[in-house]
Amino acid sequence: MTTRPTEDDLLAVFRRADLGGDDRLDLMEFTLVLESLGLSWTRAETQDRFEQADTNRDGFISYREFRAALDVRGWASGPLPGARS
Ligand SMILES: [Ca+2]
Repeated sequence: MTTRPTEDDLLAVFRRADLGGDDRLDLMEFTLVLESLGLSWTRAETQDRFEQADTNRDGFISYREFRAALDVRGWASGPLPGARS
């Protein structure tokens, strides 16, 4: 994915990575999302981001947390819909 992801893209990426089909991502699934978005972070960085994104600290990333993290932290390569660049 080289252009900025759309909302639909992000949802598709999220659902594709959600191997358990429970609408939340564990650390391994979160890693798959990052790869899908073309983000290459080290394991430690990924773990750190995961913990930052998991705002309710239940050990999983919901789509809401995922979107919030992308918006607030600007992880994606370009500006997201509705996000500050
Ligand atoms: Ca969570």
